[in-house]
Amino acid sequence: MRVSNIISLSAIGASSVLAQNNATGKLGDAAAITGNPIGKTAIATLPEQPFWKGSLNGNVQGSVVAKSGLNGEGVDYEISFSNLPQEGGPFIYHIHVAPVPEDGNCTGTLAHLDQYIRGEDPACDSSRPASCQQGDLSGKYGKIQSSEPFTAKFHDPYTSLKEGDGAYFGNRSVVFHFANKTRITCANFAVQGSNTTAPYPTGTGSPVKTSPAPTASPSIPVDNAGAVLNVLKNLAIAPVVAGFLVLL
Ligand SMILES: *[C@@H]1O[C@H](CO)[C@@H](O)[C@H](O)[C@H]1NC(C)=O
Ligand SMILES: *[C@@H]1O[C@H](CO)[C@@H](O)[C@H](O)[C@H]1NC(C)=O
Ligand SMILES: *[C@@H]1O[C@H](CO)[C@@H](O)[C@H](O)[C@H]1NC(C)=O
Ligand SMILES: *[C@@H]1O[C@H](CO)[C@@H](O)[C@H](O)[C@H]1NC(C)=O
Ligand SMILES: *[C@@H]1O[C@H](CO)[C@@H](O)[C@H](O)[C@H]1NC(C)=O
Ligand SMILES: [Cu+2]
Repeated sequence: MRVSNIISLSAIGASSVLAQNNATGKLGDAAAITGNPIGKTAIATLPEQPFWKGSLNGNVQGSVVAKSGLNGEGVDYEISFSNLPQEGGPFIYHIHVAPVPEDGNCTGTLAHLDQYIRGEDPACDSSRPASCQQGDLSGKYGKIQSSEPFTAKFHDPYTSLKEGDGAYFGNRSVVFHFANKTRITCANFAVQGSNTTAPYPTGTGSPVKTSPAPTASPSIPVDNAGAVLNVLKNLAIAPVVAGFLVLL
């Protein structure tokens, strides 16, 4: 009796697991991206004015910073949002396929980056991120709860900073929504980093040989400070990425 109850309960458990969302794109699961230009960065910064015309105490503020992952594999994201709306959360955000038009109309960003033609429904199963729309960042890595400020760091294998890839998003946008999908605000990515070829530390063996530092030269553009900072930041998050890889 008891045993059969347990058996039928676990049968229910198993069948409900099987019945769960195993959606994938019409073209299959998203492929992991390699060959992203080392040091390349794209940043989307939310504008001063919201697109949504309802009652807000000023626009949501913040940015999505995206950098080529370690060894050019995938992309490391740093998300920060503040001045969140008082209601209507948890908020969601995505990479949309088209850029924001000149007039700032977030409807013009069209749908999510979804190269594998999955569609929005059923909702993304965050335990199977390759099966989700590539642009569904909050589906894969977490919605925005209403505590301020919201920050997140994650590694996404399925989006690209390599021009020519279908998954490339340096020419696309981010849209920030209410839970009911209404678009509050949106911003284009701007590509900041170039194809910096700073060597990554190998971790073992002899230290990476670097060419001698150039002697101070007045012709070095101020921009280089940014590039150096980016390299330092990349190095600083390397252990986090390694941690992710171990978990995967
Ligand atoms: C998920 O996969 C199982 C086993 O392959 C299948 O029986 C089920 O119909 C699928 N569910 C959906 C929603 O596609
Ligand atoms: C979506 O949610 C916001 C915030 O709660 C609300 O003001 C708006 O009317 C909702 N829009 C729709 C279409 O339900
Ligand atoms: C934004 O664009 C959509 C479709 O292109 C249009 O229907 C809508 O009226 C526009 N909204 C505003 C505020 O301009
Ligand atoms: C963005 O770039 C990708 C890859 O280079 C390209 O396939 C896509 O059509 C571009 N999208 C837009 C909106 O320009
Ligand atoms: C980066 O490298 C790619 C491919 O080698 C090239 O097409 C692109 O123009 C380069 N971008 C910059 C900003 O140098
Ligand atoms: Cu969206």
